[in-house]
Amino acid sequence: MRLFFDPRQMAHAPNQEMHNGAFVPHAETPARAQAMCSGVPATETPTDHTEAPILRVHDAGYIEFLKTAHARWAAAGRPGDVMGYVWPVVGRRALDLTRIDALAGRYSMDSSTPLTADSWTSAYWSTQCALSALDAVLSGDSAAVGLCRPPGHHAGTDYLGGYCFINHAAVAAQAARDAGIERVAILDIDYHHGNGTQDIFWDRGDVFYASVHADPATDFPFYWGHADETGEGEGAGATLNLPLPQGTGIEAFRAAQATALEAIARFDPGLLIVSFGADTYAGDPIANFAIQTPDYAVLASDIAAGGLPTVVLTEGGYAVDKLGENLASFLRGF
Ligand code: Q9C
Ligand code: ZN
Repeated sequence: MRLFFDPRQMAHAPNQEMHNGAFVPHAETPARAQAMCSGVPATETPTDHTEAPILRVHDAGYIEFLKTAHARWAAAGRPGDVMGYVWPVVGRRALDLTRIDALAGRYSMDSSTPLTADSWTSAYWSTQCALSALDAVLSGDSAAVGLCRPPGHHAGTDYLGGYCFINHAAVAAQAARDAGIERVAILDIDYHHGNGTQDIFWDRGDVFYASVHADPATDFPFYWGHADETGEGEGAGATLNLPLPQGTGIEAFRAAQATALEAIARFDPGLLIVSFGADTYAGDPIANFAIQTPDYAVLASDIAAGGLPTVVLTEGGYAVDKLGENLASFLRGF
């Protein structure tokens, strides 16, 4: 199985984030990338696919913001990393925004995602890993892996959040569509609901989104991921949310994933993209499921049994000392 990673993904190293009402050290560290690489065989440097596939999913104004926000923030005399502190309430107008402080709110959904001078570069190469893994599968490999860090599934068309800037799974899914794959399925098994991915494909019938995650009634991102969110318009029925209670272990998680896999099989996609988060691990410091290291091999072999060409992309996972082992277990199961 080919794996892709670029050292430029390490440059993004935010200082602190807002977590449960207090500033704490940022959980999504460059050490996570090191841990993932240590758990897997040799990686390859991704090919540069340019910004074009990113702009097929993300708003051009938002991408311009990602590239320039830190310089504008610093020029305005703001300290540290860019972080929004005034947000447009849903339905309010956000017109003619010029101050970087306003833009920081306009283009974000939370305050857990500080943007540094290097965030764009790291997110860009993270996306290139996803696109290179897609290339491998499009040219005949049964599966390939993008070691995506920073992660992607919380980022929407025009907003960052949840440690994510570019939605790598969405960019890869759109690129697969553009390469002629008629139907693409995304299976999201990160602890958190992938609100960005859901939003991006909400009204589309050509990309199926299925997610197993912690109930938004108790967990981030709170405003997405309930079982009754199933898509709209042409996308009606092409979103499947399977929220689970805190404390969930392998038995209930595996059963929910089986439900997702059955729905994906009925959708009959030409490609499967897996958003794999190891933050379902029992020892994760910011999450509350009870998956054990060997369980990841079981989950992966259940996925592989479907026989779909598969692109695996990494999302969360914050027990850094166990992240390599958990990823290795998952890939072994494949
Ligand atoms: N306790 C990913 O796993 N902070 N992102 C939550 C509330 C944001 C996680 C704070 C967690 C984002 C990709
Ligand atoms: Zn997560």
